[in-house]
Amino acid sequence: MTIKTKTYTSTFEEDVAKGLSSFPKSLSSKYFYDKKGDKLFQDIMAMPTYYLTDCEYEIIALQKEEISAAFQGEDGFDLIELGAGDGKKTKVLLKYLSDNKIDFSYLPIDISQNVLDGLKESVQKEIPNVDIQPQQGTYFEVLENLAQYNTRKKVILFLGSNIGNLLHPQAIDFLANIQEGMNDNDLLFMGFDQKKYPQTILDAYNDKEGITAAFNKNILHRINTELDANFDVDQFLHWEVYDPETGTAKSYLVSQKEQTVQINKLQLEVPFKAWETIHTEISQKYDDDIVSWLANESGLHMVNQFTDSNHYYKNYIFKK
Ligand code: AVJ
Repeated sequence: MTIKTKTYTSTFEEDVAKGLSSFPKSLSSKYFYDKKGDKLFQDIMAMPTYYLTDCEYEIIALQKEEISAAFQGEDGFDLIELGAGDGKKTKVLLKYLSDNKIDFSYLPIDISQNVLDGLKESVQKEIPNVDIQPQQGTYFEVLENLAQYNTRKKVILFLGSNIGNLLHPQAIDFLANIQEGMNDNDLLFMGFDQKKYPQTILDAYNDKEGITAAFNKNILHRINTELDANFDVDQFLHWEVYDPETGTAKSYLVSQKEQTVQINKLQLEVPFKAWETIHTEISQKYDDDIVSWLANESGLHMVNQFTDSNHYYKNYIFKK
């Protein structure tokens, strides 16, 4: 007897096949971000209920002087940003540093050369004196590379509470990887969304307009187009829960009826019972104790913190 095992041509294929063949079913939120997903996330950031972006913007805009003072090094510094996106928040800082003739270079890291080209163009146009040196690659490739030849002080930026998509053990791995690329003088400046009134958190991930629902369901559209599948996306419900004890917000897609989905490219049939779930995302919320614990587990320690007027969100500075 021969057992036919499918060989996958990408980790996306493999992850989808595994996630939808498991119980309970899951799909990774890292696959939300195709062109349409990027656009939907932009729309989410513009929603009044998605307070995270506004809070971090407020922190940077109102405390740029203190933040910049903490960043400064004897020989200037390299400001290295992981996943810069459109750089709206970072530009506030870049402008302040540039206006005050502070010696620094800006090194945004992104997988997408496209994103980097757009960012470089807009920074050069809006803040022409900034020395911008885009670095194409994965975060850790670039950080490892920088750690080898780079001698001046590094300040690593990781904004947006993007770490919240990781479970604590994964977050510790992530931080430990960054820590490895840091020297004693280097800093890590990171955003962490905080625990708060639970309904405020639920509202951020459950807007009435259905933008977050569309963002969550976009992963099914992606599977339909990229893996030749036939998800009836309207038969799935976006569902958000928040556990105030653990601080974990979780997103699900719930099958509203019994149905079977064909994923042709994976030669896979996926049966759903009525009300069966696909877990798609976690958005972890933090407090100082959890953040200190994560940092310490990763060989880092907290040296400073900044918060907004509502105390909804914090940016911390860590050292080795
Ligand atoms: C980009 C991971 C910070 O979890 O808050 C927004 C993504 N998901 N709405 C978050 C997201 C649903 C976002 N992060």
